[in-house]
Amino acid sequence: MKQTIFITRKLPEEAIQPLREKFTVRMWEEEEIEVPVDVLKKEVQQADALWTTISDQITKEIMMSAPNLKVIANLAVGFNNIDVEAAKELGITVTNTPDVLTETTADLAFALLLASARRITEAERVLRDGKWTSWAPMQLTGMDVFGATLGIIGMGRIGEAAAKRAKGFDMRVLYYNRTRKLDAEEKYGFSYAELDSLLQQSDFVLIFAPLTEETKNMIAKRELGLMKKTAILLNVARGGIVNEQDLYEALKNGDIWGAGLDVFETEPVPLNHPLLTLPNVTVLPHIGSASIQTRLAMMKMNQQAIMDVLEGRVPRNVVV
Ligand code: 8YV
Repeated sequence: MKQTIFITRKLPEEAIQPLREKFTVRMWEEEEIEVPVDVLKKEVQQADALWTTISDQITKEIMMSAPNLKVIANLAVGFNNIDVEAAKELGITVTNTPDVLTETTADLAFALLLASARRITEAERVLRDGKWTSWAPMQLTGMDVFGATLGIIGMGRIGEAAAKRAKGFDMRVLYYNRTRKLDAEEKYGFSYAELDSLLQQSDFVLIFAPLTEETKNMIAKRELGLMKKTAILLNVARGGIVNEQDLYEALKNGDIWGAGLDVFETEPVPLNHPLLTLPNVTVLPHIGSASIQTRLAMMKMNQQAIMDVLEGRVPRNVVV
């Protein structure tokens, strides 16, 4: 009997064709609704492989309902949606999709930085809403990016790719990371700073850290209070790293100048979220890696990982 794969998102046919040739592929086809937990639980009962992504919570309970499950392939570099400890305990391989999304995510981080600094989305709304009635010298004025200080929290692959882009804007780059990156410091000329010092000095604070017990709520009231009143906070990593209630207060009270968010604590973000009522926040629906080329490359990686495990090979990007 063929082995079974359950995929939690509707994928382009080209991404699954090679899997269909060898395995039974079952897929959640609804594009507007996320797969409900009871459906997921039922599907995994028969599954040998599970193809997931960031907003699917793959708990121990889900894994326990999947007696044949050998691999969970996450279509993302982050894997905080998966209980990896439980996977390890149950002998299930977990894989992710690093590297192929590094440059694209750094591009998006810069797009969000520029959009937030220069009020791009707000400006477009002004024009489309018919509010561009005359040219006013201080209308829609933002913050200069060139020559500013950029503080990067989390200097991994994507942080480094963003730091390289910052050089083109003549920015001074500071970073905070669990470990020092001495080679990169020398190669690209950026400097290490402790978190508080980075927050105090930076005009733009860009978060790339993974969501872990350590980074959860890392940026809250105290940290926002250390930032310059003219500073902009940008998060393209995970919503839980920033305390959203505290961020809302800081933006509303003018403790910081603006924010750009590609990620939220709950995704998709509810439309009545207080942050969405503020004009000084640029928001995006978690599109860090969303270029056609990158998403297809991520899918190829997931496809290969599943094929490797089901055919008895060790896959390339093993998390546990
Ligand atoms: C996701 C991401 O891959 O890779 C990550 O960790 O957050 C994104 O690039 C994307 O949103 C699809 O899951």
